[in-house]
Amino acid sequence: MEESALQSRIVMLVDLDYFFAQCEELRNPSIKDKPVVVCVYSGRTEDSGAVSTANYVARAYGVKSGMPIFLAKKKLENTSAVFLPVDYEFYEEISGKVMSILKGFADHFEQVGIDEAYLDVTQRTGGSFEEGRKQAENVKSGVLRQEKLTCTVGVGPNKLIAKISADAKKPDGLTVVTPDQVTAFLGPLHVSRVIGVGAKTTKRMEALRINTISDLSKYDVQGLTAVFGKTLATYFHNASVGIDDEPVQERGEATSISRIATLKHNSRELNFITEKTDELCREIHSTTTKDGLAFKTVGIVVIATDMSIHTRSKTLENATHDLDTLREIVKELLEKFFNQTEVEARRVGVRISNFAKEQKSQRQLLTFMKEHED
Ligand code: TTP
Ligand code: MG
Repeated sequence: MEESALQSRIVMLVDLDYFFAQCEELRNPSIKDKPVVVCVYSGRTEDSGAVSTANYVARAYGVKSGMPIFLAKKKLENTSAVFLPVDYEFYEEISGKVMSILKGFADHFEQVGIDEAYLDVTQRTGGSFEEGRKQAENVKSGVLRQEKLTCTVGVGPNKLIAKISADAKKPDGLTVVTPDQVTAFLGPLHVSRVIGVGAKTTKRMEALRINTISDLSKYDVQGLTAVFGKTLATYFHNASVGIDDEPVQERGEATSISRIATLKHNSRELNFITEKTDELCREIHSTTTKDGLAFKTVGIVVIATDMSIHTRSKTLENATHDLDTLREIVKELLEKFFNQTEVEARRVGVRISNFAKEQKSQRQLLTFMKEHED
């Protein structure tokens, strides 16, 4: 079947359940029924550090990723809880095996992190969501049979819906959201469920009385633009109505390198700002030298005092790896930007990309947003 003849794409998000803890259960099945907490010990005192993840037995006691270890111990007092240090190498090895199984189920495959991957299954399902559900069941039983691991799968018409639907039911879940269910599915959910809306953005939205995704979809786009800038406002609006065109694509080697920093004080003064961006350029350049990379596109990001995000970029005719060229283009982009706008900068960033293939602009946006949220 030709892709153009299909009504909708079918995208799956596969997320392994309580991954690090499930790996630990795998090599020691006797702990399976106990609370299992995988920890990153900082080494300062015996219990200092944070919880990396916990199995669902431990989660029932309120243990969560990121929680201080002493607090998890308190919550699990008088239980037979098992606390273990992270063993990334072991998890990576298992992840590799699972990912190669998942690849076999996809027309296009994209791993996003150690325990998650997107699978575009449009072609092999002929665009049928019923068939999509069957494939998702096959993925789950295949991973369980071959690697003895459970996972949660979300199926939707794009990556955004696939991801949000996977979050709907965990662990060992399967949620399918067809195009005509998208509005009803998204509407009642809290805005923080939109990918890229972190704690800070959530607060700013709540201040606008945007609580649910339905509220977001009804909010005037111009009003959103005034607060978040045009690029983000457009992204948020599209997301709220379930639109997402980002393709599922294999991530090769790094497709872009970026650095972002907060200025000592808010400014529009070019010399002061380029002092900072020169530093960022040097850092980026040292990475490219290490990796032997030449780049064609140079971008800047300016986060304004009102937290709006602005980006500009320039693509060269020929790839370069020259530091002075990088610094000059950044300066030129900044100069032009500040001439065209009234913006006062709070944070500035530099990005290089286009090493081999064109980078999708939305991915850049989401990466910037992540850095922005941190
Ligand atoms: P997640 O998929 O977010 O979490 P999870 O697999 O543990 O649980 P879920 O069943 O909800 O999918 O993250 C994957 C792994 O990344 C997780 O097993 C441990 C690690 N991780 C951390 O080290 N710190 C964190 O704050 C989070 C969220 C994850
Ligand atoms: Mg997971």
